[in-house]
Amino acid sequence: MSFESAVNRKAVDLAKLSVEMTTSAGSGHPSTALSLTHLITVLMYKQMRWDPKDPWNKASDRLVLSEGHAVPIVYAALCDQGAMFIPLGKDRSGARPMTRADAMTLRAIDSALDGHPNPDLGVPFFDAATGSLGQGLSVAAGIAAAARMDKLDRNIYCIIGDGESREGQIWEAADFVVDHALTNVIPIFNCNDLAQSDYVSPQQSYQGLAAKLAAFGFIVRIIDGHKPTEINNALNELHVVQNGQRPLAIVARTVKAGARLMNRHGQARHAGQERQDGRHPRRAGTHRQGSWRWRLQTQWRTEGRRDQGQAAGGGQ
Ligand SMILES: Cc1ncc(C[n+]2csc(CCOP(=O)(O)OP(=O)(O)O)c2C)c(N)n1
Ligand SMILES: [Mg+2]
Repeated sequence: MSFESAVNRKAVDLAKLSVEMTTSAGSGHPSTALSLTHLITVLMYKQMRWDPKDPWNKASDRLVLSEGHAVPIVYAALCDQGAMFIPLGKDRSGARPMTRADAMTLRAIDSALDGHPNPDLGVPFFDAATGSLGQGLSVAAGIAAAARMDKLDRNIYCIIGDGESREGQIWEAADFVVDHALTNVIPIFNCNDLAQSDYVSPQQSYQGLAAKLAAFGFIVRIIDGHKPTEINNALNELHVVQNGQRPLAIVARTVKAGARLMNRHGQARHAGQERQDGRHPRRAGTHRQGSWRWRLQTQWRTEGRRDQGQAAGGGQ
């Protein structure tokens, strides 16, 4: 089986499991989880060096899920790989591989499977409790700086939402990463065009984020976050980047799946209440014609066609 088909197949399995989990919980953020299916699959099955049986290993790569609400897709991958899980009331000595039954307890009051990453409660795969948006890149930068002091060769991947990137702390952390040439931090922006209740502002568009990151001093790669080979190739550039001083940032264009079928709370729209224009939001005319948002969006769409797949800011 080709790499592309293997990732696609696994991504579908993980997507199904994460939707089953949020359905069983009756809450959660299924559409965000679905926008990360391929990115998480390539990261957790191909790129990251980690051991599901030993999440405490000091040498393993780390994932900081800054947009913590997307966690069901990571839980699905942990469950699929039988990663260590600590049931409620136990400590590290009671850790055991996570099962599908554990996954189905997502967000239950007596479950260690929190609605957001929580290393203290159940999931030692994570280093930090995230979910309060804006904090993850600072955490990633701290772990990366510590790894460098300890002479540990580990990469810290950090996934940030496009709406989340409105938070100023993201950009303070970006400054720090560039200032300290922390090429072992890899910020990945999940650009699904949507935040919780509306489209992201033009300032958080994928083009806007790519331009800002390039201006901050990152080497930026814009990719289709649902194309396994594109994701993998971009992450492979890390090896080249790590010989230099400028860190790599990835801007992944993704689809907040189910946007047509779910309301803003992630609940299914009733039959007949789907988006009436029948189009995906990315292609839909989302703003009133002639408005400033509409003008910016139209301009960026034209530019987007020109620069799609190209490096923003150029250079190595
Ligand atoms: C500091 C903070 N403010 C508000 C929220 C509530 N919240 C959870 S998800 C979300 C939307 C974030 O948008 P984005 O990063 O694009 O994630 P997506 O909607 O694509 O899942 C918000 C506002 C939060 N978790 N933390
Ligand atoms: Mg978003």
